[in-house]
Amino acid sequence: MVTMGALNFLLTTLTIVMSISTTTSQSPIQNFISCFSHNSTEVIYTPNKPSFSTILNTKILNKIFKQATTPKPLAIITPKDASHVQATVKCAKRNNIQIRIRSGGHDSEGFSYVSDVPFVVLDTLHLNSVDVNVQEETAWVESGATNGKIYYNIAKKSNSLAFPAGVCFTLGSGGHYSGGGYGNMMRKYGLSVDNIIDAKIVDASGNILDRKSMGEDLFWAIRGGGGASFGVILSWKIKLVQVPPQVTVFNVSRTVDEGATDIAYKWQLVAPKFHKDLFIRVVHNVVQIGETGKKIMQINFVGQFLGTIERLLPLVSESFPELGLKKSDCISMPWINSTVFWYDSPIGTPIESMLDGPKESEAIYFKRKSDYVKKPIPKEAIESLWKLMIEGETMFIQWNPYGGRMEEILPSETPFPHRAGNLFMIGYFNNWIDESHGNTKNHLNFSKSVEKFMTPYVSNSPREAFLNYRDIDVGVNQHSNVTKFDIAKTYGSKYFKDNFDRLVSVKTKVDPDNFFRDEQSIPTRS
Ligand SMILES: Cc1cc2nc3c(=O)[nH]c(=O)nc-3n(C[C@H](O)[C@H](O)[C@H](O)COP(=O)(O)OP(=O)(O)OC[C@H]3O[C@@H](n4cnc5c(N)ncnc54)[C@H](O)[C@@H]3O)c2cc1C
Ligand SMILES: *[C@@H]1O[C@H](CO)[C@@H](O)[C@H](O)[C@H]1NC(C)=O
Ligand SMILES: *[C@@H]1O[C@H](CO)[C@@H](O)[C@H](O)[C@H]1NC(C)=O
Ligand SMILES: *[C@@H]1O[C@H](CO)[C@@H](O)[C@H](O)[C@H]1NC(C)=O
Ligand SMILES: *[C@@H]1O[C@H](CO)[C@@H](O)[C@H](O)[C@H]1NC(C)=O
Ligand SMILES: CC(=O)N[C@H]1CO[C@H](CO)[C@@H](O)[C@@H]1O
Repeated sequence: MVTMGALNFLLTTLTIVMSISTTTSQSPIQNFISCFSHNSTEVIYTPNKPSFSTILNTKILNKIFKQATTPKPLAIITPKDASHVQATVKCAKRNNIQIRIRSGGHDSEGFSYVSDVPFVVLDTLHLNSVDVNVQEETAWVESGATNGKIYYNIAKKSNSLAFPAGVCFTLGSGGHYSGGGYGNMMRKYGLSVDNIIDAKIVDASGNILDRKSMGEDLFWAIRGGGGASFGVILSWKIKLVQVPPQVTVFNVSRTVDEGATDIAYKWQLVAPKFHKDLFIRVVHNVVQIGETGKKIMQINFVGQFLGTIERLLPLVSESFPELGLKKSDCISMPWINSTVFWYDSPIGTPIESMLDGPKESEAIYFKRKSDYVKKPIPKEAIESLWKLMIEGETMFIQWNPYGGRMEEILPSETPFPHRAGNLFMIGYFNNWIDESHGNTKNHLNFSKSVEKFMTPYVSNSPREAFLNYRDIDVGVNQHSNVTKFDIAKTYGSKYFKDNFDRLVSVKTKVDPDNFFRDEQSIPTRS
């Protein structure tokens, strides 16, 4: 009697024989598919499958890269198991096909799902478990787990534990952590990468490594150097941090008539020196008022305090009385509810909402840029910036205060180099929802105008930039006869400063063939 196992074996052998015998006449992608199909056929989507577009598009947040003319992958692989990731790497490498790795899909330049050479997308969609160990105050989180899912699962187990990471619930830990990961607890606990204690990765040879087997160099590199240059992150082990049972939040808004210029100026002097428990972000918005639709600036001071209202008020009135923070502006709530507040959801929104996946309808066109500020920006410059923003209409800007834990960590401790000496980081968010205000070209040009305007007020030589706010312009080199390595040195020094050299050394050691690459990856030393 022929058992199912034997039958499967026969069929598999037959498939292997067939695929080997036809290898020469097949294209690289056909070879990739036959190679991969030995392991699994249910997790691979080719363009002829009806669900291909849905799987590709659901996580594309930036509509600039969602056009009919945008290059599409030859296949999408959605591994359910580490062996599927290993097979993807081995089969792609063997057949000279590039892979793009996608977790949350929030890359601002679309690097996780677009390439100009033949490629497949490896999407960590199903690798999304979160396993919290309350006794140890740690968790293993897979790379496809979102911020929302991670926060939710921590809070289900404990109301005194949390994790420092970004505000947006749909960011994936695969990209978000490997590029740094900052949020409103960074003055107290640093970045996500400062709180990672182990990781599992599939390297360019298809091996699964953990911290011990990858060694401290590679473990250093993936904590801020971008995962995509080094391998596929399967999971992270994170060290959870302590939060009080109630935290306090506020969101006060001031216009120029209400003294916003003086308050924003003063914020630069005091916000980086506040007690570590206090984080106040400045959000600069263009808003329309009244019947006339006149555009003015509205400046929001959005705060998080890891403590009670009673402790917060004297701290603010002592060092920052200009803000005029009142008791009635403040609300106390468990940390988990505060994450929903920071995500801009109305008070009272159930915390289950943080588990929602991305919605295709939420896709927008956007361009990101970042800057680091080391000396206060003069009042006149702040007002000129606001005038420029009112002309452009579509941009909002965030100032995120440094200091606290951020300046205690040495720049070389992780690849993320922007530590002591910075007063704050600027995020420039140029978002537009349709093309009616002009075309993409004009919006991109506007972002560049703002960048140019800011030059005298921000870091220079290099003009530092934040990897997670990926910007293709960061690699633009003024000279025409430059090599690929020169271009890499340009973006590398801005994203990583002195850490670039060590990243190149690690890369050369672990991926000498430069299999894991994109337009802004770490190059091998030639
Ligand atoms: C709405 C929005 C809000 C944001 N808020 C914050 C914030 O508060 N704080 C902050 O620090 N950043 C923030 N960011 C930036 C965000 O951290 C980066 O865009 C980050 O790269 C997103 O990671 P992802 O996995 O969601 O994106 P993806 O597009 O999937 O990946 C981004 C990069 O990481 C690589 N990558 C993804 N998964 C893996 C993996 N498993 N192994 C190896 N490489 C991988 C990709 O190939 C790509 O190069 C925000 C971005 C957006 C769009
Ligand atoms: C703060 O208030 C402004 C309106 O004044 C609103 O647009 C913004 O979403 C609020 N931010 C948060 C985090 O609640
Ligand atoms: C916090 O969220 C929980 C769950 O959604 C909800 O029951 C509770 O009322 C919220 N508390 C506050 C203070 O918002
Ligand atoms: C780009 O923007 C600047 C200032 O906003 C403007 O002066 C210039 O004409 C624009 N260039 C193009 C090509 O649109
Ligand atoms: C361009 O190449 C020439 C010849 O190799 C060299 O002399 C020159 O310095 C290069 N220019 C720059 C900007 O690198
Ligand atoms: C091509 C490839 O990577 N095949 C792998 C399929 O999975 C088994 C184990 O699950 C591996 O041993 C093979 O190497």
